[in-house]
Amino acid sequence: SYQFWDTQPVPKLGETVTSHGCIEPDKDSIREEPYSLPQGFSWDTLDLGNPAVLKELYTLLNENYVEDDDNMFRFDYSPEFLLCSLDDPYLLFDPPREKMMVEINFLCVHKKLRSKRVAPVLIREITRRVNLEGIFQAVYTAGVVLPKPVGTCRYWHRSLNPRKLIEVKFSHLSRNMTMQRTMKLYRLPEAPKTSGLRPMTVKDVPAVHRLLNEYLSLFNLVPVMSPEEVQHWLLPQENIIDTFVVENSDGKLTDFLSFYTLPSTIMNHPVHHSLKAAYSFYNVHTTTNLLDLMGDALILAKSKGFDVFNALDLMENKTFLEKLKFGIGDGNLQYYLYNWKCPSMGSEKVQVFRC
Ligand code: YNC
Ligand code: MG
Repeated sequence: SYQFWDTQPVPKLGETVTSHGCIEPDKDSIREEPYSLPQGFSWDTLDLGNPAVLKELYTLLNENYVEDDDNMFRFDYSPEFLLCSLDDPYLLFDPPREKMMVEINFLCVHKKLRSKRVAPVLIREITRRVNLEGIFQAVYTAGVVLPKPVGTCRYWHRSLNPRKLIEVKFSHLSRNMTMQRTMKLYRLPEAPKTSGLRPMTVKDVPAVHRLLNEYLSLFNLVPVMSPEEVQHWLLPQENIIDTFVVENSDGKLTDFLSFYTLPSTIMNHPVHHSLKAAYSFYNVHTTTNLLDLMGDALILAKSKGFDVFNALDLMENKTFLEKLKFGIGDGNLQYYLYNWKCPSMGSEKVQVFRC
């Protein structure tokens, strides 16, 4: 049983949901006092425009945020990435409905304060504050199983720098394989293949917006992005997000690919301290074959010095993962909605969020 989650407006784990809609109605009176923290702690609303405050948040996450099951790697979100990620609520589309939701991310309790039921206080408090803004739904993802995933996805990893990945034990040498043969297996061409592929610029925002929204309409649970949001989330920013568009000979954009930068700290290794990982973001194809587009994403990531390219098995990704030599990871990423029920769906119907 879930002492905290059983009190929340989410479906039970064993429940089969067949309808769409909120679980509890919007509240018309919302608690005014913040929830109580343990003795000696108080709430503080962060001014991330202050570099010292941003640095403090960065350090908390750098030292205490998500690790792999073997505690060898820990996410190392850069301060610039954090600043860009902590943005406004957005619309989420669960056909046939559009609903304003917030995305909850970066739930983190310092290692010294674990297992003291601080997380439920943080969740209740953020819920109260979001409710005060007139929003009663949220979307979030987590590695753990809670009541109740709307979709379950798996990470896949494509080695770009196999020697380093093996040295830091991110991956291991397969049986009957030498380092030499492994490096040959994962070798990539120097330059992308698709003609007309180039970095996205601000002038491409309207066309990328159109391509994205047309493509997203094929899936069940998707964000509805305005042109401003497309610019915020997809326009290239060094060491945060890369987006490349395909422009045909008539000057029309037909496809784009994107990936974000999220390194991990390598704990306890004498030589290597950081794993440079690219994460597949939105990839939209109308003319270029998705396999070719993603092959180019790997080539670009390799040329930018990434060690590994990660992708979830959502959307159409299953069609290229094995062909492009991705290996399956351990552990799932569960997708959740707060105070919204809808039937659970296969990973191919789930969209990637901005986590
Ligand atoms: C988790 N990841 O089950 P029960 S993902 C939600 N998301 O509750 P305590 C979680 N709930 O089982 P600790 C959770 N992990 O009794 C655990 N829980 O019902 C539940 N790790 O609390 C758990 N970041 O304080 C249990 O546990 C209760 O000290 C136990 O703290 C948990 O950002 C945590 O993985 C995760 O920092 C903070 O372990 C801590 O262990 C930690 O005794 C490393 O908590 C970093 C990490 C999680 C990344 C993420 C998405 C979070 C979504 C939160 C839910 C949002 C709901 C919507 C709110 C807005 C609504 C509106 C409108
Ligand atoms: Mg705790």
